[in-house]
Amino acid sequence: MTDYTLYYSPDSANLVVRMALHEAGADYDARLVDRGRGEHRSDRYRALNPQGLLPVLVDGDTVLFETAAILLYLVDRHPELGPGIDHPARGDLYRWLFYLSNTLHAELRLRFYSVRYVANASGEAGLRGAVAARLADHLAMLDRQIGGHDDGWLLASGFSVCDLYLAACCRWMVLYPPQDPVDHAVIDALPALGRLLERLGARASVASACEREWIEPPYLVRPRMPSPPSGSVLG
Ligand SMILES: N[C@@H](CCC(=O)N[C@@H](CS)C(=O)NCC(=O)O)C(=O)O
Repeated sequence: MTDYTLYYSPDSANLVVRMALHEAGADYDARLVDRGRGEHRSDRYRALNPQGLLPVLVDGDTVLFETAAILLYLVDRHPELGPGIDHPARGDLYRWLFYLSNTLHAELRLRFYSVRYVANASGEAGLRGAVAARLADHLAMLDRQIGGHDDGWLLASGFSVCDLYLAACCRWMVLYPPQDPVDHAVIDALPALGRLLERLGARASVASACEREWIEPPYLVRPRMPSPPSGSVLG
């Protein structure tokens, strides 16, 4: 009997949840949702997440969606993933996790799915450019934050799911959309963030999670696209 079931598509937001599960050494089943065939929009999948988005994590009768909600749920069950409810740094976890979800990840989605946010296709490149400039500001702010902590993680209290979420956002940012990703030079200019990504990329949990999604090294710095057996699983 496994602890959890993770619904995933290679290199989608589920990657963060998978990294956290591997970090915690949790037992889980992974169920592929073929985005290329639109399975995430099926009635069956929408019964789990009515938004039709990945990821979903199921724990017994509890069905969870939204990456940050899932991560918070996991922190509460696996103390190695971040400050628990009674820890003095719990507030820090809340603010950075919500920032990563509501701001950084949400703004990445404007670039990944730019066509959804403009009146006509001619506006897409402009939107992506404007968001890229904002992302550079976000990363510079994060670099200052990380650089202010002796142990080089985003939270002053130490390693947490926030580091995994940030690392995945950095990975996706420089890969997607494939025709117009953010220039990796933006990350190269930020030493504390770069070190965080290097260290996480060398972590066994990150490596094993990436490999389960057909992602080969390097995983986080100058990352490579996933190479699933069927290209159709990417949507
Ligand atoms: N706010 C959501 C965003 C998740 C998300 O963007 N999922 C993407 C994959 S990375 C997805 O399912 N995209 C399909 C779509 O937007 O149609 C979360 O954090 O779970």
